Amino acid sequence: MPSAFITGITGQDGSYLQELLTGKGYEVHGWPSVDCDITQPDVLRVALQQSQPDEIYHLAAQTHVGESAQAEARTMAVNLQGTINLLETAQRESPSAKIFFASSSEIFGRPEEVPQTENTPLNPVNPYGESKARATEAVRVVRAAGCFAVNGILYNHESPRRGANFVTQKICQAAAAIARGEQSELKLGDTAAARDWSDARDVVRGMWLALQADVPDDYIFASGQTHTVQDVIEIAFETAQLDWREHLKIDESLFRATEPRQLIGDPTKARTVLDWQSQTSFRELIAEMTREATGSQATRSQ
Ligand code: G4F
Repeated sequence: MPSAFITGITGQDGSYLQELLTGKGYEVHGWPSVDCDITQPDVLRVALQQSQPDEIYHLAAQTHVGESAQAEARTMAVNLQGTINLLETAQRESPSAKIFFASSSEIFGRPEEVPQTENTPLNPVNPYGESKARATEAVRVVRAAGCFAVNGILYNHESPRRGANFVTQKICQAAAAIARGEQSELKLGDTAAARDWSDARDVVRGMWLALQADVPDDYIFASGQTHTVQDVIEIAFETAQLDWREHLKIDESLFRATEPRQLIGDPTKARTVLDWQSQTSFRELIAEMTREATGSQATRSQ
């Protein structure tokens, strides 16, 4: 039975990945979240010694871009130093394990080209992007030294399990709460901001595929299309049978000092090498998230 070790196993991606791997017959071990401190090499060493994984998926991170501006030291410690700890400890304790690192489109920040490929120069514009860019380079360095280490360059990916501090879930949960009469308005920052959104369940399938390839490499996992925050609002409120104009308030304090620009991924390499593609449409995804939010809020209030 193959075995896998997942950092961040209780997060959106970790939980879907655990289900995917268990369904494929893996024995899955993991760390619950970033609070189980990846910056402590000794704890990591013991965990890897005990699980002896064939595959390591490093997903744990400080994932909130907006918060990284106020928490730069912690973002760097967890996302960069934590990744370096993991790479070093894995090479020592599980030298034959294949490693997947969850990198981010934020490494491109204000990119030199649109869409971005695996060869687009890194140009982060916030501490989160900087931490992921430097960790991505660290993965490339250990790969050059012979380790099977992969960067999955993940564009935004959502699901009903998405945390409520990310914009899609914030909107879908608000639409559901307004429909139930529990909330009357939704405050948002920049509704013209655009992102390349995929389904998290498609993305975790890509993570697994990347570790089944013959050679380690970097892969972009993206839909190749962008939508705006305004598009999310309109689909969610339509699904909840509400008029968004009656509830939306723009809150200047929610605007970010530096927004990345035109983050659109070119998934050609993942499609041709791994036979991966984003399978869920943006509209279906947002509608599903809104319906799930309506259901879960109804369940909670019973
Ligand atoms: O949902 P968001 O917070 O996601 P963001 O910043 O793009 O980051 C996510 O995707 C990255 C790329 O894959 C990951 F690396 C990262 O870990 C995370 O998963 O914000 C999306 C957009 C932004 O432009 C933001 O300014 O929505 C805009 N926005 C407008 N109003 C808002 C709000 N974002 C949030 N979170 N809350 C708002 O009220």
